[in-house]
Amino acid sequence: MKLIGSLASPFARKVRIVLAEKKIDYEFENDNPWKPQAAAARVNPLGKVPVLVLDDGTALFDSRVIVEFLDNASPLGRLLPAENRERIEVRRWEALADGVLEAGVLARLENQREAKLRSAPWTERQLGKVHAGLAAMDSELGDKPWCAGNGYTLADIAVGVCLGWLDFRYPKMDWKKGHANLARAFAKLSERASFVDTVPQE
Ligand code: GSF
Repeated sequence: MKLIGSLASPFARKVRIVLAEKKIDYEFENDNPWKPQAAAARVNPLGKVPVLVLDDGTALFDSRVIVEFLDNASPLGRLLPAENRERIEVRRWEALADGVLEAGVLARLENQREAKLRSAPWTERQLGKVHAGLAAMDSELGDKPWCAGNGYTLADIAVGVCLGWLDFRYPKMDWKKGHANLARAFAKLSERASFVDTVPQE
């Protein structure tokens, strides 16, 4: 199978970490979805990365669908619990972490527009979601070692990817300040090989 992604995309990083944790071999196509000839646009009508192209040509998107497919594709290192409430708890964490990312991406795109076209209220609204999401994640994590249940799951991956991307794109935000629980969890996650090997890059 082939993953179309970029080295900067946090959603593609979530998938790359899941592939590494599940020890699944794949080909990686580094793509810039914003370029006119983007590979993603040929297989995903939404023109976004990540896309996972299966050996029979089926193109899977988005990252949430891909990670569910991958977790079920191999029994090794289960990242989603089988039991409904437990699985939904993990997916809710993922929705929260991905939501922080989506808001952060929107604010960043707004700031890349010509100065006269930028909307300060829009940027503030999106950054408000980032801050509210960080506060919720920090408080829900509390002093627990893992986001959901008794071990490492997709919830931890999604949260770690979100925090790593904020460091990458918003270094001045210094999210660790005021979020000691997240800072502690992030330090531990950042030591895992799957995280080290996929640090976001331009
Ligand atoms: C989000 C993917 C996305 O925004 C997912 O896979 O979970 N809900 C989707 N991808 C961005 C790159 S990035 O910010 O990770 C993308 O491909 N944007 C190109 C575009 O045309 O919006």
